[in-house]
Amino acid sequence: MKIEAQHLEDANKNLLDAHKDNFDYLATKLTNNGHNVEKILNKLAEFQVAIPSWALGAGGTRFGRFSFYGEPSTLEQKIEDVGLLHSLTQTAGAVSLHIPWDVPEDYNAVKELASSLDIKFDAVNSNTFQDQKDAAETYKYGSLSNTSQAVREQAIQHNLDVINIGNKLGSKALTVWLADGSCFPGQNNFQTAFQNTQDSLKDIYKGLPDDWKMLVEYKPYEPNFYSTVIQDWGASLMLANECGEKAYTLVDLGHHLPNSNIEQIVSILQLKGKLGGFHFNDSKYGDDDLTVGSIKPYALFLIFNELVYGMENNPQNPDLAWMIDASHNVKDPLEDLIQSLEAIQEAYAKALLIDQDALKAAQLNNDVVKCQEILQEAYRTDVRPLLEKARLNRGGAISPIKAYRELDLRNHLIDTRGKHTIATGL
Ligand code: PSV
Ligand code: MN
Repeated sequence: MKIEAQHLEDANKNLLDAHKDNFDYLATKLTNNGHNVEKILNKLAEFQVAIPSWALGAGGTRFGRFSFYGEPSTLEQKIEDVGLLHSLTQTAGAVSLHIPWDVPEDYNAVKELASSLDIKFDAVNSNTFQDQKDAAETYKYGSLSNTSQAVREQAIQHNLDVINIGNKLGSKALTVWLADGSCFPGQNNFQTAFQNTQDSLKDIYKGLPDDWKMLVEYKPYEPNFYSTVIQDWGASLMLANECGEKAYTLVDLGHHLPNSNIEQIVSILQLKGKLGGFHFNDSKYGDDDLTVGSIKPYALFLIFNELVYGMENNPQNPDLAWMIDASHNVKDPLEDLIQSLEAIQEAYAKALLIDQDALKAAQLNNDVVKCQEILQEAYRTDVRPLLEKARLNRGGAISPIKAYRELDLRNHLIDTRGKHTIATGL
């Protein structure tokens, strides 16, 4: 199903007056404080976040999985779902595919569908954390790090195949996340596992087209519980540096041990020109994959403060690949993704309000109180009217969640796809 302009006009009608009042009030206040509201609106409109193909169905845990009905069961249907999100929010203009869950059957048809919905193909993800049907080798004891050359070769070839698939669709990046590690002390030789991984990544890197990036994702634990080969940003950065200038570190917010200072990690990677991509989600305990901003919105804001600073001051760092990486166990995935997109835009908008010159001056004066006041002045501003305006300017919904519900989209999806469809993914 496609959302028509008339649908959105109808959904926006009752909200328009209140939106105008709220926007005018905020815009006047911000302008009086020296902000360029037009510029902020343009930045918000430009900030597009990729939707992971595997987040459009119900996520499960090892204890069970509860369907939402009407889930997309083909790649085309997944792209249609991203199209719905993009029509409503105007900020979800890309999809990130995971191979082999999303191998296209008809490349031209898939490309045409995506382009008709204004959707681009973001980074493609390889999967060497699951064994594939009829595969010669098993990844039970690792993939790129495995002690067996045959296993490593199979995993390298898979990554090259993923690049090839992404290339045909117009993707420009490969994201490698390895589950490799060990569950028990003594199971692995750390140095051998790291060296094998490095050599394997270098082989993959050789197959990377000139205008591509390789994004190396890290994660401290799970599915391995004693050690993970690429456990943190240091390991990822070392590997990226070994591979070459097209290789970067990818930060997934859920891939840190509790209380890690993620904003500092992000900041230093940008200084070194090595931050390549971002997976947004939120967590309380570990890699919980919860809705962005649902648990630690202030931490998200502080991360965006560093990202905005980096985007302004670190030309050595390339444009980032922004993506949500979440799982939806109890909410409708599309509603959850709308909430995440909104939280990302909100944190970004607030970070854009930080008076960077005043902050620099206060830092130079060691005026600690002033520094905190400057950050919190921005954080406490209710920026939602700016988000609404940015969406409205591009033909989106003032309230995407409300429009999604009023248009009864989940029931439309159930009517066309049936109840018991299951999306590929985790
Ligand atoms: C691993 O937890 C991860 O964050 C990686 O990005 C994977 O590609 C994705 O989730 C799906 O498993
Ligand atoms: Mn991730």
